Amino acid sequence: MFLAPLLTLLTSSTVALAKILYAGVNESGGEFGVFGVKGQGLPGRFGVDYAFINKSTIDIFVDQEKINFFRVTFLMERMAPLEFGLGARFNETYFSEYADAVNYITLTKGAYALIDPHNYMRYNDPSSQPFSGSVIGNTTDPTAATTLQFGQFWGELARRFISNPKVVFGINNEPHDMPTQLILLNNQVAIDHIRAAGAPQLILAPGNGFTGGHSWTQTTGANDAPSSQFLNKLVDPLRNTAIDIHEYLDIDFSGSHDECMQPAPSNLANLTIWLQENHLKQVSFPASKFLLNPTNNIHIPNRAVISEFGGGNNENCFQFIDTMLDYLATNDVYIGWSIWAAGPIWGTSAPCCGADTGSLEPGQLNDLGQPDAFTTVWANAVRPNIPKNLKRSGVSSLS
Ligand SMILES: *[C@@H]1O[C@H](CO)[C@@H](O)[C@H](O)[C@H]1NC(C)=O
Ligand SMILES: *[C@@H]1O[C@H](CO)[C@@H](O)[C@H](O)[C@H]1NC(C)=O
Ligand SMILES: *[C@@H]1O[C@H](CO)[C@@H](O)[C@H](O)[C@H]1NC(C)=O
Ligand SMILES: *[C@@H]1O[C@H](CO)[C@@H](O)[C@H](O)[C@H]1NC(C)=O
Ligand SMILES: CC(=O)N[C@H]1CO[C@H](CO)[C@@H](O)[C@@H]1O
Repeated sequence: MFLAPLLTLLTSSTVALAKILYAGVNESGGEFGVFGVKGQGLPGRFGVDYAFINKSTIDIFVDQEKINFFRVTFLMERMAPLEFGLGARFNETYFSEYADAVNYITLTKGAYALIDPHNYMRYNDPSSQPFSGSVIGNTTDPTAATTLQFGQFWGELARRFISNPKVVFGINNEPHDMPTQLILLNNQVAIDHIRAAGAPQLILAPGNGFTGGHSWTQTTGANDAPSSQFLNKLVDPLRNTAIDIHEYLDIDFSGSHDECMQPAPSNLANLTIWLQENHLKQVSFPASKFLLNPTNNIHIPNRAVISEFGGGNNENCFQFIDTMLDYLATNDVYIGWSIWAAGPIWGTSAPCCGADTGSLEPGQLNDLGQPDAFTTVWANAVRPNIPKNLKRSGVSSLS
C-alpha cells in the first residue's frame, strides 16, 4: 500500500540528512519473567510476568516530552510458542496484547514503534538470556531454528503490520558469539521475507558483539569477524534498511555500572566512517536471491539508529549522554536513538547503570524510594537533546 510513494521518496532523496528523525525510549517488559529454569514463565501471564506499556506514561512521553519513537520489546518464544516452533504460527493472545501496545503508540499517539524481538538471535530457551538458547541458523545444532524459519517468522510479523506506516522492524536484539556471516544471512533472509510480504517500512539490522558501536570494526566473541566485514553486504530492494547499534558509556560498554567512562565520539568514530563509506545496496524488487552484490549506482550512505544506550544518575553521566546525543545530531549518518529503558513493570529496579538509578518510567521510584531516572537522567541529559523537528508523519524511512 505504501510502496509507490515510498519508492519515489527513497530514490529522490540523495542529499545528506542533517537531523535526527527518531528520538525516544525503550519500553521493556514483554520479555520479562523467564529467568531461572528452562520453560519458566512460558507462556507467562499478561500483567504479572510480562507487560508491554503503560498507556498513561506513553501519553506523558508523547504529549509532554514530544518524543516520537518507542522500542517495544517482546519474546520470540512467547510470540511463536515452542510447541509450534519458530515460524508463521503465532500465539494470537500474545500477539494481540503486543499489537494493542504498538497500535496505541502508532495509531493513537502518532509516534513510531520499533518492533524488537528481544532474543539475541537465539530461540528455544530464554531462561538465562543472553547466553541460553540455540543460535538461529546453527546447522550443527539439531534443536536450533533454521534461518528459513526465522524468515517465515518475520514475513508473518511484517504482514500483520503492513498497513501501519509507523512501525519499524528491528530484526533482533543484540546477536553475539556467533559467526558474523550467519548474522548477515539471518538478517538478509528476514529482510527478504519482510519485503516479499509487501511491507515497505524501515528495517534495522544488527551486527555481532551485542551490536556494539565501539566494536563495529573489531573482532568480538571467539574471534568472530568484525560486523564491518559483513554487514556492508546487506541488500534491501527498497533501500530502507539502517544499522541497529547499541552503545553504553560505562567501562565495559555493558550498562551495568554507575560511572560513565567511555566517550561516544571517539568510540563511534570508526563506525561513523564505515557508515559514510559503505553505501546501502539495492536489488530489483522482488528480491529472490540472497546476498546479491549489485552495482551500487545510487549512493546512499548507510544510516544507523542507536536503539540502546544509557548512563547512571550522576553529573558525569549526564555529560557523557549529552556529548553522545550531540555527536549523533551533528553526524548525518545517525538518524535516531532510544535510551534504555522505561516500561511498566521495572518496579524499583534499575534497567541500566547502577543500583540507585531506577528506570525511566514516569511516576516510579528507585530502590532508595526516590523518584526514578525520569526525573534525573531524562530531565538532565535527554530532555534538552530532544530535537524539535522529529519526523511526525509518513512511512518509517531513512529520511
Ligand atoms: C498464549 O498466550 C496466552 C497468554 O500468555 C497463554 O495463556 C496461552 O496459554 C498461550 N498459548 C500458547 C499455545 O502458548
Ligand atoms: C552450534 O551448535 C553446536 C552443536 O550444538 C555447538 O557446539 C556450537 O557451539 C553452536 N554454535 C554456536 C555459534 O552457538
Ligand atoms: C579504529 O580504526 C583504527 C584503524 O583501523 C584502529 O587502529 C583503532 O583501534 C580503531 N578504534 C576502535 C575503537 O576500534
Ligand atoms: C501508569 O502510569 C501512571 C502515570 O505515571 C501511574 O499513575 C499508574 O499508576 C501506572 N499504572 C500502572 C498499572 O503501573
Ligand atoms: C541495556 C539494555 O538493557 N537495553 C535493552 C533495550 O531493551 C531490551 C529489552 O529488554 C533489553 O534486553 C536490552 O538490554
